[in-house]
Parts: sequence; C-alpha cells; structure tokens
Amino acid sequence: SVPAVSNVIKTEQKQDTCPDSPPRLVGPLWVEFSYPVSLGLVGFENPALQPGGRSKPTDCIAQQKVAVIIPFRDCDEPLKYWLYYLHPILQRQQLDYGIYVINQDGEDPFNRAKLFNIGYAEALKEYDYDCFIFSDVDLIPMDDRNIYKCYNQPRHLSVSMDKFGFRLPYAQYFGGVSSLSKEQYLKINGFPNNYWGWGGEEDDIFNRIDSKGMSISRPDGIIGRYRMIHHDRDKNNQPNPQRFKQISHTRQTMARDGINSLTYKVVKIEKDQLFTKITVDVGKP
Ligand code: BGN
Repeated sequence: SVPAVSNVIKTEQKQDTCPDSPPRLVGPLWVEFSYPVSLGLVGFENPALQPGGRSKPTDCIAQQKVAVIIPFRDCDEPLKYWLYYLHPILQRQQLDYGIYVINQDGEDPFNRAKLFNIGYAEALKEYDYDCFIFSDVDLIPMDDRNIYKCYNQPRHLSVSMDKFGFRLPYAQYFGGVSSLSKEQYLKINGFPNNYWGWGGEEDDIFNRIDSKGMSISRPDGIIGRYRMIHHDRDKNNQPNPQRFKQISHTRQTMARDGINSLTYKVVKIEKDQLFTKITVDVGKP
C-alpha cells in the first residue's frame, strides 16, 4: 500500500552513519589453532555474508568501504582460520567490506607487494572502496577493538605479534597487517612491483610513506596483539638477495615503480560465499 511504501523510504533516509565505537565489540579474543575449522562451518556461522565475502551493517551506514587484500599461494589451512576469525570481527566492527584473496599462479618467487597492488586494482573494478587493508593470511587479531579501517595516517595494525614476543621487531616495521586509504595509497604510488621472494617490501612501503611526509598510526600494544598461524615456509619464498640494495633506493624508484606501472594478467576469478579468489599471472622476476 502507498503509506507503507513511503514509510520504508523514510526509515532508509533516516539511517545514521555508524558510530566511532561500534557497540558490539567485545575486546580481547580467544584465538587458537589446535582444532580444525571448515569453510562450511564459517559459512554456517556467518549467514549474512553476500557472495565474495561481502557484508555491510544493516542498522547504520558504514563509515568506510573497506577492501581486505590477502596475498596467497597454497595456504588453504591458514585461510580457513583467517575467515573463521575475521568475518565475525569485521561484522562487529560495522564495516562495509569485501575479502580479496590474490593467488599467485606458477612457481616463480612470491611477490607479496605486487599481489597487494593487483588486489587494490581488482577490488576497485568491483566497488567504490575508499580504504584498503593489506593482510598476511596467517595473522589473526586478538582484540576486536583493533579496527580494520583507515585512519588520518597510514596505519600499521599488527604491532604486537606473538612471534616477535608481542612487540615491534624494530620501530619502522610495517609488515603483517596495514591499512591505507585510497588517497594515502595513491600518494605513494602504491607498492613496489619488483620484490621477488621474502623480505624488504614492507620496508620499501615504509620508505614511501616517510618520503611523502606521512607518519605511521598504530594501536597500543594490547589492542594490537596478533597470533600467527604456524605453517611451513613456502619453498618458493626464499629471501630476496636484492632487498638491501632495493630499499636503499626507494626514493629514486618509487615514482616510476608502483600502481602507475602495474602489469599482470587475471587467470581466474572465483566467487566463494566467504571470499573472492583472483588467480593472477604476475609475470617474471
Ligand atoms: C626485516 C625484513 C622484513 C621482515 C622483518 C621481520 C629486510 C630488508 C633488509 C633489512 N627486511 O629485516 O621484510 O618483515 O625483518 O621479519 O630483510
């Protein structure tokens, strides 16, 4: 009937922006990996998810539209735990979010930073995201007050990891989980594309942020606690011998190496209920 319809329109217009402190947060979380979880269980426990691992609050308008980018190759076990723990947290944080697992095809050395760039580009093809979370697949936050959104400065979220004795390994450390708004990301020309193998790429990202006069925002060491899921080191992720030389030249290379020089081929896009998996050919070292 006509009055009912106009009522619906009125309530929709009345929705407010979600609050700075999401009301359903619980604080410290119990996180462990000794029992198995399945994707079926995660789906069952998160019935409101939309295909591709998308969700947004129903009772308010999310402050930010957040794409979570996870670089990936052959690590299904950690991914299950990641989805199991993070979906409920991200929903309690009242984010309008989607999960993008960027799977590197082939056997060449792993290129974490380039996979982040690809995730950024692919997520934007799908939705008007304004914030990007860059996360390793094996890191689980131990406190839901560590909000997966963007801040006035680029944010380093994983400040207190169990493997480093719950402290930063060094003051400039920017590895693990971080967030940059679209604007912050573009200001540094995205991330480097040529770090093949383990190490150095997050130091390059730190240099980019620093050279553009931005600082790093961080939660405190209690809220910023993380557990790492133990798994075998990928045989194709040996330390990158070039990394020392590369990070010493970030300021010269960053203008021409980044999102403005990104090339890759999409091999396959799969929409799971819990995440979007994009398999990519990242090219050769
Ligand atoms: C640093 C690595 C990071 C790594 C952290 C923590 C380099 C660059 C040359 C100094 N950086 O030393 O990539 O995340 O350790 O393990 O190797």
